[in-house]
Amino acid sequence: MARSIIAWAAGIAVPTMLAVGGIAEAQTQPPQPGHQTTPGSSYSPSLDVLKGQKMEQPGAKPGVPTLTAEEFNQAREVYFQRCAGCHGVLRKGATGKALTPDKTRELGLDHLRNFITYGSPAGMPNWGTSGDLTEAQVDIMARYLLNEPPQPPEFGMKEIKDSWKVIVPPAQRPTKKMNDLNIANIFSVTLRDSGEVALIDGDTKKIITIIKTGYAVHISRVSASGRYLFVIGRDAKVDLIDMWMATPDKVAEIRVGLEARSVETSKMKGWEDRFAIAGAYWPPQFVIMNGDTLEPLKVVGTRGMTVDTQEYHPEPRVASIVASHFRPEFLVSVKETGKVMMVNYSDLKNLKITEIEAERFLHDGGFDRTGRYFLVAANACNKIAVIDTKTDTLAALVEADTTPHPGRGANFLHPKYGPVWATSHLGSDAVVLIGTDPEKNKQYAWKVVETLHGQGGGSLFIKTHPSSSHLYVDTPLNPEPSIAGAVAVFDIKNTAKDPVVLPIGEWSGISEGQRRVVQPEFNKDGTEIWFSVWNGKIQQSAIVVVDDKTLKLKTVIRDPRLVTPTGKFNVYNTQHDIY
Ligand code: DHE
Repeated sequence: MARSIIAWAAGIAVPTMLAVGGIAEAQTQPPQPGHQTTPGSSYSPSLDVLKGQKMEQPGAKPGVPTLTAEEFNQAREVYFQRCAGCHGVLRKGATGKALTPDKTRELGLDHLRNFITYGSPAGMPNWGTSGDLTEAQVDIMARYLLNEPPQPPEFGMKEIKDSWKVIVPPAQRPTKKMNDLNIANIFSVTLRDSGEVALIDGDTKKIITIIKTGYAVHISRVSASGRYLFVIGRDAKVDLIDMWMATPDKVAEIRVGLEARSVETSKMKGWEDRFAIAGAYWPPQFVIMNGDTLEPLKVVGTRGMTVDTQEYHPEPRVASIVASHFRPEFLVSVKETGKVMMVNYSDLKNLKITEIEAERFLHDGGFDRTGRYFLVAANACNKIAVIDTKTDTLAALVEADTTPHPGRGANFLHPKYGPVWATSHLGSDAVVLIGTDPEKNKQYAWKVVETLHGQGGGSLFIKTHPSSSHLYVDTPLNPEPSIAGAVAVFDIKNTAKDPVVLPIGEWSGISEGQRRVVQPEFNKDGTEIWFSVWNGKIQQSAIVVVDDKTLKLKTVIRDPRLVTPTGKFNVYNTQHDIY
Protein backbone atom coordinates (compact mmCIF):
# COMPACT_ATOMS: atom_id res chain seq x y z
CA MET A 1 0.00 0.00 0.00
CA ALA A 2 2.69 2.46 1.03
CA ARG A 3 4.30 2.17 -2.40
CA SER A 4 1.11 2.89 -4.27
CA ILE A 5 0.46 5.94 -2.13
CA ILE A 6 3.89 7.26 -2.99
CA ALA A 7 3.23 6.48 -6.63
CA TRP A 8 0.03 8.36 -6.49
CA ALA A 9 1.52 11.24 -4.53
CA ALA A 10 4.31 11.70 -7.03
CA GLY A 11 1.90 11.92 -9.88
CA ILE A 12 -0.82 13.93 -8.30
CA ALA A 13 -0.32 15.40 -4.88
CA VAL A 14 3.23 16.54 -5.26
CA PRO A 15 3.38 19.42 -7.68
CA THR A 16 4.69 18.65 -11.15
CA MET A 17 8.13 20.19 -11.00
CA LEU A 18 10.59 20.51 -13.76
CA ALA A 19 13.30 20.49 -11.14
CA VAL A 20 15.91 22.27 -13.14
CA GLY A 21 18.74 21.14 -10.92
CA GLY A 22 17.77 17.49 -11.37
CA ILE A 23 18.00 17.30 -15.13
CA ALA A 24 21.19 15.26 -15.23
CA GLU A 25 19.63 12.76 -12.88
CA ALA A 26 16.62 12.42 -15.14
CA GLN A 27 18.85 11.64 -18.09
CA THR A 28 20.78 8.88 -16.42
CA GLN A 29 18.04 7.25 -14.35
CA PRO A 30 15.27 5.10 -15.74
CA PRO A 31 11.81 6.34 -14.83
CA GLN A 32 10.90 5.69 -11.20
CA PRO A 33 7.87 3.52 -10.43
CA GLY A 34 6.39 6.57 -8.80
CA HIS A 35 6.19 8.59 -11.96
CA GLN A 36 3.48 6.76 -13.78
CA THR A 37 0.36 8.62 -14.73
CA THR A 38 -2.29 7.56 -12.25
CA PRO A 39 -6.08 7.22 -12.31
CA GLY A 40 -6.34 10.48 -10.45
CA SER A 41 -4.86 12.42 -13.34
CA SER A 42 -8.10 14.33 -13.77
CA TYR A 43 -7.28 16.07 -10.49
CA SER A 44 -3.93 17.41 -11.74
CA PRO A 45 -4.30 21.13 -11.82
CA SER A 46 -5.07 22.28 -15.32
CA LEU A 47 -6.19 25.51 -16.89
CA ASP A 48 -8.45 23.78 -19.31
CA VAL A 49 -10.44 26.85 -20.33
CA LEU A 50 -7.37 28.97 -20.96
CA LYS A 51 -6.08 26.34 -23.35
CA GLY A 52 -8.88 27.30 -25.73
CA GLN A 53 -8.05 31.03 -25.73
CA LYS A 54 -6.41 32.62 -28.72
CA MET A 55 -2.89 33.84 -27.90
CA GLU A 56 -0.35 35.57 -30.02
CA GLN A 57 2.79 33.63 -30.84
CA PRO A 58 5.82 35.52 -29.54
CA GLY A 59 8.40 36.44 -32.22
CA ALA A 60 11.37 34.19 -33.01
CA LYS A 61 14.75 34.80 -31.34
CA PRO A 62 18.06 34.15 -33.13
CA GLY A 63 19.50 30.76 -32.22
CA VAL A 64 16.29 29.53 -30.57
CA PRO A 65 14.45 26.62 -32.25
CA THR A 66 11.17 27.85 -33.71
CA LEU A 67 7.66 26.42 -33.92
CA THR A 68 5.21 26.59 -36.79
CA ALA A 69 1.88 28.26 -36.00
CA GLU A 70 0.27 24.82 -35.81
CA GLU A 71 2.96 23.50 -33.45
CA PHE A 72 2.65 26.62 -31.31
CA ASN A 73 -1.10 26.10 -30.93
CA GLN A 74 -0.67 22.45 -30.10
CA ALA A 75 2.03 23.22 -27.51
CA ARG A 76 0.00 26.01 -25.97
CA GLU A 77 -2.99 23.68 -25.50
CA VAL A 78 -0.86 20.96 -23.94
CA TYR A 79 0.87 23.50 -21.72
CA PHE A 80 -2.36 24.95 -20.31
CA GLN A 81 -3.96 21.53 -19.95
CA ARG A 82 -1.02 19.75 -18.33
CA CYS A 83 1.65 22.15 -17.13
CA ALA A 84 0.24 25.59 -16.28
CA GLY A 85 -1.47 24.35 -13.10
CA CYS A 86 1.96 23.84 -11.51
CA HIS A 87 4.39 25.97 -13.51
CA GLY A 88 2.09 28.96 -13.91
CA VAL A 89 0.38 30.62 -16.85
CA LEU A 90 3.40 32.84 -17.54
CA ARG A 91 5.83 30.05 -16.62
CA LYS A 92 7.15 32.12 -13.71
CA GLY A 93 6.68 29.15 -11.35
CA ALA A 94 3.92 28.22 -8.91
CA THR A 95 4.10 24.89 -7.11
CA GLY A 96 6.42 23.85 -9.95
CA LYS A 97 9.68 25.53 -10.95
CA ALA A 98 9.89 28.60 -13.16
CA LEU A 99 10.28 27.77 -16.86
CA THR A 100 11.14 31.16 -18.26
CA PRO A 101 13.41 31.20 -21.34
CA ASP A 102 16.42 32.50 -19.37
CA LYS A 103 16.31 29.24 -17.40
CA THR A 104 15.25 26.81 -20.12
CA ARG A 105 17.78 28.08 -22.68
CA GLU A 106 20.57 27.36 -20.23
CA LEU A 107 19.40 23.77 -20.13
CA GLY A 108 19.01 23.31 -23.85
CA LEU A 109 16.73 21.31 -26.08
CA ASP A 110 18.02 17.79 -25.32
CA HIS A 111 17.79 18.27 -21.57
CA LEU A 112 14.24 19.52 -21.81
CA ARG A 113 13.20 16.65 -24.10
CA ASN A 114 14.62 14.10 -21.67
CA PHE A 115 13.06 15.71 -18.69
CA ILE A 116 9.61 15.83 -20.24
CA THR A 117 9.98 12.24 -21.41
CA TYR A 118 11.18 10.68 -18.17
CA GLY A 119 9.98 13.00 -15.42
CA SER A 120 11.79 13.38 -12.13
CA PRO A 121 11.73 12.01 -8.61
CA ALA A 122 10.68 15.49 -7.49
CA GLY A 123 7.24 14.95 -8.99
CA MET A 124 7.45 15.84 -12.68
CA PRO A 125 5.40 13.15 -14.46
CA ASN A 126 6.98 11.05 -17.19
CA TRP A 127 4.88 12.48 -19.98
CA GLY A 128 6.80 10.63 -22.68
CA THR A 129 7.24 7.13 -21.25
CA SER A 130 3.71 7.14 -19.83
CA GLY A 131 2.40 7.50 -23.39
CA ASP A 132 0.60 10.76 -22.61
CA LEU A 133 2.73 12.64 -25.12
CA THR A 134 4.27 11.23 -28.30
CA GLU A 135 7.94 11.74 -29.10
CA ALA A 136 6.96 14.44 -31.59
CA GLN A 137 4.82 16.21 -28.96
CA VAL A 138 7.65 16.07 -26.43
CA ASP A 139 9.90 17.72 -29.00
CA ILE A 140 7.33 20.45 -29.65
CA MET A 141 6.94 21.07 -25.91
CA ALA A 142 10.70 21.33 -25.43
CA ARG A 143 10.93 23.92 -28.23
CA TYR A 144 7.90 25.75 -26.86
CA LEU A 145 9.67 26.13 -23.51
CA LEU A 146 12.70 27.68 -25.19
CA ASN A 147 10.55 30.45 -26.62
CA GLU A 148 8.91 33.35 -24.79
CA PRO A 149 5.62 32.38 -23.09
CA PRO A 150 2.46 33.76 -24.72
CA GLN A 151 0.32 36.01 -22.54
CA PRO A 152 -3.37 35.10 -22.22
CA PRO A 153 -5.76 38.04 -22.41
CA GLU A 154 -6.82 40.07 -19.40
CA PHE A 155 -10.52 40.18 -18.50
CA GLY A 156 -11.35 43.51 -16.93
CA MET A 157 -14.56 45.32 -16.01
CA LYS A 158 -15.50 45.90 -19.65
CA GLU A 159 -15.35 42.20 -20.55
CA ILE A 160 -17.02 41.26 -17.27
CA LYS A 161 -19.87 43.71 -17.89
CA ASP A 162 -20.26 42.52 -21.49
CA SER A 163 -20.77 38.98 -20.24
CA TRP A 164 -23.36 39.98 -17.62
CA LYS A 165 -26.96 39.02 -18.29
CA VAL A 166 -29.99 39.42 -16.03
CA ILE A 167 -32.38 36.76 -17.27
CA VAL A 168 -35.20 37.57 -14.84
CA PRO A 169 -34.94 41.02 -13.20
CA PRO A 170 -35.67 41.10 -9.45
CA ALA A 171 -38.96 42.98 -10.02
CA GLN A 172 -40.25 40.09 -12.14
CA ARG A 173 -39.25 37.39 -9.68
CA PRO A 174 -41.67 35.72 -7.27
CA THR A 175 -42.38 37.63 -4.07
CA LYS A 176 -42.91 34.36 -2.24
CA LYS A 177 -41.91 30.76 -2.68
CA MET A 178 -43.85 29.41 -5.67
CA ASN A 179 -43.18 25.71 -5.19
CA ASP A 180 -43.84 23.17 -2.49
CA LEU A 181 -40.28 21.96 -2.39
CA ASN A 182 -38.47 21.56 0.91
CA ILE A 183 -35.72 23.93 -0.30
CA ALA A 184 -33.58 23.42 2.80
CA ASN A 185 -33.07 19.77 1.89
CA ILE A 186 -32.33 20.21 -1.81
CA PHE A 187 -28.90 19.10 -3.02
CA SER A 188 -27.16 21.02 -5.79
CA VAL A 189 -25.08 18.38 -7.54
CA THR A 190 -22.17 19.26 -9.83
CA LEU A 191 -22.41 17.40 -13.14
CA ARG A 192 -18.82 18.06 -13.98
CA ASP A 193 -18.44 16.99 -17.58
CA SER A 194 -21.83 18.11 -18.84
CA GLY A 195 -21.52 21.66 -17.43
CA GLU A 196 -24.74 21.41 -15.44
CA VAL A 197 -26.07 21.15 -11.92
CA ALA A 198 -28.81 18.73 -10.92
CA LEU A 199 -31.11 19.91 -8.16
CA ILE A 200 -32.17 16.80 -6.29
CA ASP A 201 -34.96 16.69 -3.72
CA GLY A 202 -33.36 15.35 -0.56
CA ASP A 203 -36.69 14.00 0.69
CA THR A 204 -37.91 12.14 -2.42
CA LYS A 205 -34.49 11.64 -4.04
CA LYS A 206 -36.01 12.78 -7.33
CA ILE A 207 -34.24 15.10 -9.76
CA ILE A 208 -36.19 18.38 -9.63
CA THR A 209 -34.43 19.96 -12.58
CA ILE A 210 -31.13 20.06 -14.44
CA ILE A 211 -29.72 23.51 -15.12
CA LYS A 212 -27.13 24.38 -17.75
CA THR A 213 -24.25 26.23 -16.10
CA GLY A 214 -20.62 27.06 -16.83
CA TYR A 215 -18.13 24.60 -18.31
CA ALA A 216 -16.99 21.89 -15.85
CA VAL A 217 -18.90 23.50 -13.04
CA HIS A 218 -16.98 23.38 -9.76
CA ILE A 219 -18.86 24.40 -6.61
CA SER A 220 -22.24 25.71 -5.42
CA ARG A 221 -22.87 28.12 -2.55
CA VAL A 222 -26.15 29.25 -0.99
CA SER A 223 -27.12 32.81 -0.03
CA ALA A 224 -27.60 33.66 3.65
CA SER A 225 -31.39 33.57 3.30
CA GLY A 226 -31.31 30.21 1.54
CA ARG A 227 -33.17 31.57 -1.50
CA TYR A 228 -30.37 31.93 -4.02
CA LEU A 229 -27.91 29.38 -5.25
CA PHE A 230 -24.61 30.45 -6.84
CA VAL A 231 -22.73 28.10 -9.13
CA ILE A 232 -19.29 28.65 -10.66
CA GLY A 233 -17.76 26.89 -13.67
CA ARG A 234 -14.10 26.46 -14.53
CA ASP A 235 -14.74 28.98 -17.32
CA ALA A 236 -15.38 31.57 -14.56
CA LYS A 237 -19.09 31.71 -15.36
CA VAL A 238 -21.28 32.39 -12.34
CA ASP A 239 -24.93 31.35 -12.53
CA LEU A 240 -27.50 32.64 -10.06
CA ILE A 241 -30.44 30.33 -9.44
CA ASP A 242 -33.67 31.44 -7.73
CA MET A 243 -35.07 28.61 -5.60
CA TRP A 244 -38.43 30.38 -5.15
CA MET A 245 -39.48 29.93 -8.78
CA ALA A 246 -42.10 27.26 -9.53
CA THR A 247 -39.18 25.26 -10.90
CA PRO A 248 -35.91 26.76 -9.68
CA ASP A 249 -34.00 28.30 -12.56
CA LYS A 250 -31.31 30.77 -13.58
CA VAL A 251 -32.05 34.46 -13.13
CA ALA A 252 -28.64 35.97 -13.92
CA GLU A 253 -25.22 35.04 -15.24
CA ILE A 254 -21.78 36.59 -15.66
CA ARG A 255 -18.14 35.72 -16.33
CA VAL A 256 -15.63 37.04 -13.84
CA GLY A 257 -12.53 35.98 -15.76
CA LEU A 258 -11.35 33.17 -17.98
CA GLU A 259 -10.62 30.44 -15.38
CA ALA A 260 -12.09 30.20 -11.87
CA ARG A 261 -13.02 27.88 -9.03
CA SER A 262 -14.71 29.78 -6.19
CA VAL A 263 -17.84 31.76 -5.38
CA GLU A 264 -19.42 32.97 -2.11
CA THR A 265 -22.12 35.30 -0.84
CA SER A 266 -22.31 37.82 2.04
CA LYS A 267 -23.41 36.27 5.33
CA MET A 268 -22.86 38.94 7.97
CA LYS A 269 -26.03 39.98 9.86
CA GLY A 270 -27.52 43.00 8.10
CA TRP A 271 -25.78 42.10 4.82
CA GLU A 272 -27.57 38.85 4.02
CA ASP A 273 -27.87 38.22 0.25
CA ARG A 274 -26.46 41.70 -0.56
CA PHE A 275 -23.25 40.74 -2.31
CA ALA A 276 -21.64 37.86 -4.10
CA ILE A 277 -17.95 37.36 -4.80
CA ALA A 278 -16.14 35.11 -7.24
CA GLY A 279 -12.42 34.47 -7.45
CA ALA A 280 -10.54 33.77 -10.68
CA TYR A 281 -7.45 31.71 -11.49
CA TRP A 282 -6.92 33.85 -14.60
CA PRO A 283 -6.69 36.75 -14.64
CA PRO A 284 -5.66 36.69 -10.98
CA GLN A 285 -8.53 38.71 -9.52
CA PHE A 286 -11.80 38.62 -7.63
CA VAL A 287 -15.04 40.37 -8.45
CA ILE A 288 -17.67 41.64 -6.02
CA MET A 289 -21.21 41.62 -7.42
CA ASN A 290 -24.73 42.50 -6.44
CA GLY A 291 -26.24 39.48 -4.68
CA ASP A 292 -29.51 39.34 -6.61
CA THR A 293 -28.45 40.50 -10.10
CA LEU A 294 -24.72 39.68 -10.30
CA GLU A 295 -24.09 43.22 -11.48
CA PRO A 296 -20.30 43.56 -11.22
CA LEU A 297 -19.35 46.31 -8.76
CA LYS A 298 -15.65 45.93 -8.08
CA VAL A 299 -12.72 44.04 -9.57
CA VAL A 300 -9.62 43.60 -7.45
CA GLY A 301 -6.35 42.14 -8.74
CA THR A 302 -4.38 39.73 -6.54
CA ARG A 303 -0.96 40.19 -8.15
CA GLY A 304 1.63 41.04 -5.54
CA MET A 305 4.33 39.82 -3.20
CA THR A 306 4.67 36.35 -1.71
CA VAL A 307 4.46 36.04 2.08
CA ASP A 308 7.84 34.37 2.54
CA THR A 309 10.48 35.77 0.19
CA GLN A 310 8.37 38.87 -0.55
CA GLU A 311 8.97 38.58 -4.25
CA TYR A 312 6.53 39.69 -6.91
CA HIS A 313 4.22 36.98 -8.22
CA PRO A 314 2.46 37.80 -11.49
CA GLU A 315 -0.39 35.30 -11.26
CA PRO A 316 -1.55 34.41 -7.74
CA ARG A 317 -4.78 32.45 -8.20
CA VAL A 318 -7.82 32.89 -5.99
CA ALA A 319 -8.58 29.60 -4.26
CA SER A 320 -11.24 29.19 -1.53
CA ILE A 321 -13.47 32.05 -0.44
CA VAL A 322 -15.68 32.12 2.66
CA ALA A 323 -17.89 34.81 4.17
CA SER A 324 -17.23 36.02 7.71
CA HIS A 325 -20.02 35.82 10.28
CA PHE A 326 -18.35 38.41 12.50
CA ARG A 327 -17.59 41.27 10.12
CA PRO A 328 -18.85 42.37 6.72
CA GLU A 329 -15.92 40.60 5.11
CA PHE A 330 -15.05 37.97 2.57
CA LEU A 331 -11.98 35.85 3.25
CA VAL A 332 -10.16 35.35 -0.03
CA SER A 333 -7.38 32.74 -0.06
CA VAL A 334 -4.70 33.71 -2.55
CA LYS A 335 -2.78 30.62 -3.52
CA GLU A 336 0.67 31.55 -4.78
CA THR A 337 1.33 34.54 -2.54
CA GLY A 338 -0.03 32.72 0.54
CA LYS A 339 -2.21 35.57 1.76
CA VAL A 340 -5.72 35.54 3.11
CA MET A 341 -7.29 38.83 2.07
CA MET A 342 -10.05 39.95 4.45
CA VAL A 343 -12.10 42.08 2.08
CA ASN A 344 -14.46 44.44 3.84
CA TYR A 345 -17.53 44.93 1.64
CA SER A 346 -19.22 47.64 3.74
CA ASP A 347 -17.70 50.42 1.59
CA LEU A 348 -16.75 49.33 -1.91
CA LYS A 349 -15.58 52.82 -2.91
CA ASN A 350 -13.06 52.96 -0.08
CA LEU A 351 -12.31 49.28 0.00
CA LYS A 352 -10.42 48.06 3.05
CA ILE A 353 -8.50 44.83 2.83
CA THR A 354 -6.59 43.29 5.72
CA GLU A 355 -3.89 41.07 4.30
CA ILE A 356 -2.99 38.16 6.51
CA GLU A 357 0.32 36.43 5.99
CA ALA A 358 -0.57 32.77 6.05
CA GLU A 359 1.46 30.31 3.95
CA ARG A 360 1.99 29.73 0.25
CA PHE A 361 -0.27 27.50 -1.83
CA LEU A 362 -3.52 28.07 0.01
CA HIS A 363 -6.24 25.88 -1.42
CA ASP A 364 -9.40 24.68 0.36
CA GLY A 365 -10.75 25.14 3.87
CA GLY A 366 -13.68 25.79 6.18
CA PHE A 367 -14.77 27.19 9.52
CA ASP A 368 -14.52 25.66 12.98
CA ARG A 369 -17.85 24.84 14.64
CA THR A 370 -18.25 28.37 16.08
CA GLY A 371 -17.76 29.98 12.67
CA ARG A 372 -15.08 32.24 14.14
CA TYR A 373 -11.94 30.52 12.85
CA PHE A 374 -11.22 29.74 9.20
CA LEU A 375 -8.88 26.77 8.70
CA VAL A 376 -7.34 26.69 5.25
CA ALA A 377 -4.86 24.20 3.80
CA ALA A 378 -1.57 25.44 2.38
CA ASN A 379 -1.50 22.08 0.68
CA ALA A 380 1.91 22.03 -0.98
CA CYS A 381 3.45 23.19 2.34
CA ASN A 382 1.63 20.54 4.42
CA LYS A 383 0.19 23.20 6.71
CA ILE A 384 -3.14 24.45 7.92
CA ALA A 385 -3.44 28.20 8.47
CA VAL A 386 -5.93 29.32 11.10
CA ILE A 387 -7.49 32.75 10.64
CA ASP A 388 -9.36 34.46 13.46
CA THR A 389 -12.23 36.31 11.76
CA LYS A 390 -13.04 38.26 14.91
CA THR A 391 -9.63 39.88 15.24
CA ASP A 392 -8.53 39.54 11.59
CA THR A 393 -5.27 37.90 12.55
CA LEU A 394 -3.41 34.66 11.93
CA ALA A 395 -4.15 32.50 14.98
CA ALA A 396 -1.76 29.69 14.06
CA LEU A 397 0.01 27.69 11.39
CA VAL A 398 -0.40 23.99 12.10
CA GLU A 399 1.82 21.31 10.59
CA ALA A 400 -0.39 18.63 9.02
CA ASP A 401 0.63 15.53 7.04
CA THR A 402 1.44 15.27 3.32
CA THR A 403 -0.80 17.52 1.20
CA PRO A 404 -3.81 18.19 3.39
CA HIS A 405 -7.06 18.43 1.42
CA PRO A 406 -9.99 19.14 3.75
CA GLY A 407 -12.68 20.38 1.37
CA ARG A 408 -14.29 22.43 4.11
CA GLY A 409 -13.13 19.97 6.78
CA ALA A 410 -15.22 18.35 9.52
CA ASN A 411 -16.06 19.60 13.03
CA PHE A 412 -16.95 17.45 16.01
CA LEU A 413 -16.68 17.18 19.77
CA HIS A 414 -13.86 14.83 20.68
CA PRO A 415 -14.42 12.93 23.96
CA LYS A 416 -10.96 13.90 25.21
CA TYR A 417 -9.83 16.99 23.31
CA GLY A 418 -13.07 18.96 23.02
CA PRO A 419 -14.02 20.63 19.73
CA VAL A 420 -11.78 19.56 16.84
CA TRP A 421 -11.62 20.19 13.08
CA ALA A 422 -10.35 17.41 10.87
CA THR A 423 -8.67 17.10 7.50
CA SER A 424 -7.66 14.11 5.42
CA HIS A 425 -4.75 14.12 2.95
CA LEU A 426 -3.94 13.58 -0.68
CA GLY A 427 -0.49 12.19 0.04
CA SER A 428 -1.06 9.92 3.04
CA ASP A 429 -3.68 7.95 4.94
CA ALA A 430 -3.54 10.42 7.88
CA VAL A 431 -6.67 12.11 9.16
CA VAL A 432 -5.46 14.80 11.54
CA LEU A 433 -7.64 16.25 14.27
CA ILE A 434 -6.82 19.83 15.30
CA GLY A 435 -8.11 21.32 18.58
CA THR A 436 -10.19 24.46 17.88
CA ASP A 437 -11.19 25.76 21.29
CA PRO A 438 -8.65 28.27 22.66
CA GLU A 439 -10.96 29.19 25.54
CA LYS A 440 -12.00 26.00 27.33
CA ASN A 441 -9.42 23.63 25.85
CA LYS A 442 -6.48 25.96 25.46
CA GLN A 443 -3.82 23.27 25.78
CA TYR A 444 -5.16 21.56 22.63
CA ALA A 445 -5.96 24.62 20.55
CA TRP A 446 -4.27 24.72 17.13
CA LYS A 447 -2.39 21.48 17.80
CA VAL A 448 -2.73 18.15 16.08
CA VAL A 449 -4.24 16.26 19.00
CA GLU A 450 -4.72 12.94 17.26
CA THR A 451 -3.96 11.30 13.92
CA LEU A 452 -6.31 8.62 12.62
CA HIS A 453 -5.43 6.31 9.76
CA GLY A 454 -7.82 5.87 6.87
CA GLN A 455 -7.72 3.52 3.91
CA GLY A 456 -4.82 5.24 2.19
CA GLY A 457 -3.76 8.38 0.35
CA GLY A 458 -5.76 10.04 -2.36
CA SER A 459 -8.38 11.50 -0.06
CA LEU A 460 -10.14 14.68 -1.11
CA PHE A 461 -13.03 15.21 1.27
CA ILE A 462 -14.15 14.46 4.79
CA LYS A 463 -17.50 15.08 6.48
CA THR A 464 -19.55 14.81 9.66
CA HIS A 465 -22.69 16.50 11.02
CA PRO A 466 -23.62 17.79 14.50
CA SER A 467 -26.19 15.03 14.93
CA SER A 468 -23.95 12.23 13.64
CA SER A 469 -21.39 10.18 15.52
CA HIS A 470 -19.52 9.28 12.35
CA LEU A 471 -16.67 10.82 10.40
CA TYR A 472 -16.58 9.86 6.71
CA VAL A 473 -13.34 9.95 4.70
CA ASP A 474 -13.24 9.39 0.93
CA THR A 475 -10.21 8.24 -1.12
CA PRO A 476 -11.25 8.78 -4.76
CA LEU A 477 -7.72 9.29 -6.03
CA ASN A 478 -6.18 6.23 -4.47
CA PRO A 479 -4.68 4.10 -7.27
CA GLU A 480 -6.21 0.94 -5.83
CA PRO A 481 -9.74 0.73 -7.32
CA SER A 482 -11.23 -1.04 -4.29
CA ILE A 483 -10.00 1.82 -2.06
CA ALA A 484 -11.06 4.56 -4.49
CA GLY A 485 -14.51 2.95 -4.55
CA ALA A 486 -15.00 2.79 -0.78
CA VAL A 487 -15.10 5.16 2.19
CA ALA A 488 -13.76 4.83 5.72
CA VAL A 489 -16.11 5.63 8.60
CA PHE A 490 -14.71 6.50 12.03
CA ASP A 491 -16.65 6.44 15.28
CA ILE A 492 -16.07 9.93 16.68
CA LYS A 493 -17.08 8.86 20.17
CA ASN A 494 -14.31 6.27 20.13
CA THR A 495 -11.60 7.26 17.68
CA ALA A 496 -9.35 4.38 18.77
CA LYS A 497 -11.68 1.96 16.99
CA ASP A 498 -10.68 0.86 13.48
CA PRO A 499 -12.77 2.51 10.79
CA VAL A 500 -15.58 0.62 9.11
CA VAL A 501 -15.17 0.48 5.32
CA LEU A 502 -18.31 0.94 3.19
CA PRO A 503 -18.04 -0.43 -0.38
CA ILE A 504 -20.06 2.41 -1.89
CA GLY A 505 -18.90 1.72 -5.46
CA GLU A 506 -20.13 -1.86 -5.18
CA TRP A 507 -23.41 -0.74 -3.61
CA SER A 508 -24.02 1.57 -6.56
CA GLY A 509 -24.59 -1.53 -8.69
CA ILE A 510 -22.36 -0.05 -11.41
CA SER A 511 -19.97 -2.57 -12.85
CA GLU A 512 -18.18 -0.51 -15.50
CA GLY A 513 -15.43 2.09 -15.19
CA GLN A 514 -13.47 3.45 -12.24
CA ARG A 515 -16.33 3.99 -9.72
CA ARG A 516 -14.48 6.69 -7.78
CA VAL A 517 -16.44 7.58 -4.66
CA VAL A 518 -16.19 11.27 -3.88
CA GLN A 519 -17.38 13.96 -1.49
CA PRO A 520 -19.63 12.83 1.34
CA GLU A 521 -22.48 15.28 2.04
CA PHE A 522 -25.18 15.09 4.71
CA ASN A 523 -28.86 15.80 4.30
CA LYS A 524 -30.32 18.63 6.38
CA ASP A 525 -31.15 16.55 9.46
CA GLY A 526 -27.89 14.66 9.48
CA THR A 527 -29.63 11.29 9.13
CA GLU A 528 -28.35 10.40 5.66
CA ILE A 529 -25.02 10.76 3.96
CA TRP A 530 -24.76 11.02 0.17
CA PHE A 531 -21.80 9.94 -1.97
CA SER A 532 -21.08 10.50 -5.66
CA VAL A 533 -19.93 7.51 -7.64
CA TRP A 534 -17.94 9.47 -10.21
CA ASN A 535 -17.41 7.55 -13.42
CA GLY A 536 -16.29 8.50 -16.94
CA LYS A 537 -18.43 10.87 -19.03
CA ILE A 538 -19.94 8.15 -21.18
CA GLN A 539 -20.24 5.66 -18.33
CA GLN A 540 -22.92 5.32 -15.73
CA SER A 541 -22.49 7.29 -12.51
CA ALA A 542 -24.71 7.35 -9.43
CA ILE A 543 -25.38 8.87 -6.04
CA VAL A 544 -25.47 6.43 -3.16
CA VAL A 545 -27.42 7.38 -0.03
CA VAL A 546 -26.47 5.71 3.26
CA ASP A 547 -28.32 5.69 6.57
CA ASP A 548 -25.97 7.42 9.01
CA LYS A 549 -27.11 5.47 12.12
CA THR A 550 -27.00 1.96 10.69
CA LEU A 551 -24.38 2.56 7.96
CA LYS A 552 -26.65 0.54 5.66
CA LEU A 553 -27.47 1.37 2.04
CA LYS A 554 -30.68 3.38 1.77
CA THR A 555 -31.06 4.37 -1.90
CA VAL A 556 -29.11 4.48 -5.12
CA ILE A 557 -30.00 7.42 -7.38
CA ARG A 558 -29.24 6.42 -10.95
CA ASP A 559 -30.33 8.40 -13.95
CA PRO A 560 -28.77 8.83 -17.38
CA ARG A 561 -28.87 12.59 -16.75
CA LEU A 562 -26.45 12.25 -13.81
CA VAL A 563 -23.29 12.69 -15.87
CA THR A 564 -20.09 12.69 -13.77
CA PRO A 565 -21.58 13.86 -10.45
CA THR A 566 -18.87 15.12 -8.09
CA GLY A 567 -19.62 17.85 -5.48
CA LYS A 568 -23.01 17.91 -3.74
CA PHE A 569 -24.17 20.87 -1.71
CA ASN A 570 -27.10 20.48 0.64
CA VAL A 571 -28.85 23.86 0.79
CA TYR A 572 -29.25 24.09 4.56
CA ASN A 573 -25.79 22.77 5.45
CA THR A 574 -24.08 24.99 2.88
CA GLN A 575 -26.11 28.03 3.94
CA HIS A 576 -25.14 27.51 7.60
CA ASP A 577 -21.58 26.24 7.12
CA ILE A 578 -22.41 22.90 8.70
CA TYR A 579 -19.73 20.25 8.12
FE1 DHE B 1 -11.79 21.35 -6.67
C1 DHE B 1 -13.36 22.86 -4.00
C2 DHE B 1 -9.72 24.01 -6.96
C3 DHE B 1 -9.91 19.60 -8.94
C4 DHE B 1 -14.11 18.87 -6.71
N1 DHE B 1 -11.58 23.11 -5.66
C5 DHE B 1 -12.32 23.53 -4.58
C6 DHE B 1 -11.82 24.81 -4.15
C7 DHE B 1 -10.80 25.14 -5.00
C8 DHE B 1 -10.65 24.06 -5.95
C9 DHE B 1 -9.97 26.40 -4.97
C10 DHE B 1 -12.33 25.62 -2.97
C11 DHE B 1 -13.47 26.48 -3.38
C12 DHE B 1 -14.05 27.26 -2.21
O1 DHE B 1 -14.24 26.67 -1.14
O2 DHE B 1 -14.33 28.46 -2.36
N2 DHE B 1 -10.07 21.71 -7.73
C13 DHE B 1 -9.40 22.87 -7.70
C14 DHE B 1 -8.24 22.80 -8.57
O3 DHE B 1 -7.44 23.72 -8.85
C15 DHE B 1 -8.10 21.39 -8.98
C16 DHE B 1 -6.96 20.75 -8.17
C17 DHE B 1 -7.71 21.15 -10.42
C18 DHE B 1 -8.49 21.88 -11.44
O4 DHE B 1 -7.91 22.15 -12.50
O5 DHE B 1 -9.66 22.21 -11.20
C19 DHE B 1 -9.46 20.83 -8.56
N3 DHE B 1 -11.97 19.54 -7.64
C20 DHE B 1 -11.11 19.03 -8.54
C21 DHE B 1 -11.56 17.76 -9.07
O6 DHE B 1 -10.98 17.04 -9.93
C22 DHE B 1 -12.81 17.42 -8.34
C23 DHE B 1 -12.55 16.22 -7.44
C24 DHE B 1 -13.96 17.07 -9.26
C25 DHE B 1 -14.55 18.20 -10.01
O7 DHE B 1 -15.76 18.40 -9.90
O8 DHE B 1 -13.83 18.89 -10.72
C26 DHE B 1 -13.02 18.68 -7.51
N4 DHE B 1 -13.44 20.94 -5.55
C27 DHE B 1 -14.28 19.89 -5.77
C28 DHE B 1 -15.38 19.97 -4.83
C29 DHE B 1 -15.15 21.10 -4.02
C30 DHE B 1 -13.93 21.70 -4.51
C31 DHE B 1 -16.52 18.95 -4.72
C32 DHE B 1 -16.01 21.62 -2.86
C33 DHE B 1 -15.89 20.71 -1.70
C34 DHE B 1 -16.68 21.16 -0.51
O9 DHE B 1 -17.25 20.30 0.16
O10 DHE B 1 -16.68 22.37 -0.23
